[in-house]
Amino acid sequence: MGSVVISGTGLFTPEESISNEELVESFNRYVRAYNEDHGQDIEAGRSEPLQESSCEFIEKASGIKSRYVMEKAGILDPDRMCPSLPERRDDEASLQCEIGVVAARKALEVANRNSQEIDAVIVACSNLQRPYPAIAVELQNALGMPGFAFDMNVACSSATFGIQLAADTIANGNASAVLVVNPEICSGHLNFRDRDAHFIFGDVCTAIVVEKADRASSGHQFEILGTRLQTAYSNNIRNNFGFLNRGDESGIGTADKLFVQQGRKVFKEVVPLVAQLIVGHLEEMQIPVGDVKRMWLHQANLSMNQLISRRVLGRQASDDESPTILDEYANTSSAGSIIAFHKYHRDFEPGDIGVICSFGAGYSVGSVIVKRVT
Ligand code: CO8
Repeated sequence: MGSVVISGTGLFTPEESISNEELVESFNRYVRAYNEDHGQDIEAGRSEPLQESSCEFIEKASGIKSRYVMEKAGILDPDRMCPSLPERRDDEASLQCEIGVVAARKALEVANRNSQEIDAVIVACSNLQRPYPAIAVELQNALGMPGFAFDMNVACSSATFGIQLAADTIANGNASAVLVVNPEICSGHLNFRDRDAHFIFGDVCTAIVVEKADRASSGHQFEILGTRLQTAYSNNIRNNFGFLNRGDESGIGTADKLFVQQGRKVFKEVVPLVAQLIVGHLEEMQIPVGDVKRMWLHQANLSMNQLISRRVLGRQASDDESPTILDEYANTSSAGSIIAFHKYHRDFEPGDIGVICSFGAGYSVGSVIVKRVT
């Protein structure tokens, strides 16, 4: 796959941000109101009181300090606890298309490409706001791009799976430049009333230009030396929202139609999966671990990333070797590792090697080994 490069990345960050303090204050107001409303049942032992959340727990357990969101007031309103995102007319841009356009334009600028020079668009993310027409086709139209476009979803691994697909499409001669876009509006499917998960996610959009090396003209080219993907079925991260829901009215609106996870099990099971995949991929490519300057890991949990990098390197990684963005952005699903790459690659010299790695629901894991060329 030596002839394919990542030639540009772009990032859209929402204007509004929520600190742990703001989130916990709103959550605890909801808890107190709930416990008051259900006081008699709780006293009589007929139901359990809800437990308050805490900033100390959130930061210690996850490393998250804040998150960007598309709409803040609705999330922080204890009577609502979900973003206010009014529906748009069919002749208006969808929200995912709108933020995709911003991230894509930035990536194209870095790649030194105009829209006409892109042959294919892949929108790869965890949650798509409608089944059809594909958001990718809408985005392709909004940017005036020729060729073809489609959506795909591999949860938090969508971006690395999308990069492999883009690289393969180019290597097979079916396109010469592919735009991969990750519009992650996680707040739309996060249960802000769930103490175990209400702090985990944030909203953002990333975009990546992948193209044939011999036509690339960007000053930020990273050759894709190889990609490796793996999936292993698990119910520990699940969302039962779907088009068949209306076939059973009793389930509509229940908590399993939003993000649900067994966080501790995910932590224990995914860490070895990821470490083995990265180590195996490097071995297969005959790249000594010592030659890896940086790992841009999926951003779900700080301790998880520290453990993964320790297992790969055989020692604790420095912040420089495994940069963190989840403190500011929280888990932005598939966009996390791409934000880390976007923010922390400019110090790479030609020849320097790094690994972009994502992991999440499915389970799914993706590794993309890159080398700076210009
Ligand atoms: N405040 C205070 N205490 C709390 C809170 C809270 N908010 N939440 C839980 N606790 C308590 C628990 O009740 C428990 O108490 P006790 O010991 O008395 O039972 C204690 O704290 C410990 O709870 P946990 O065992 O749950 O805590 P952990 O240390 O395991 O930390 C984490 C929880 C942070 C969730 C951690 O397990 C984790 O990060 N795991 C990895 C998860 C992960 O990587 N998930 C990937 C998900 S992303 C993905 O793939 C899908 C993307 C789809 C996008 C969807 C958009 C919405």
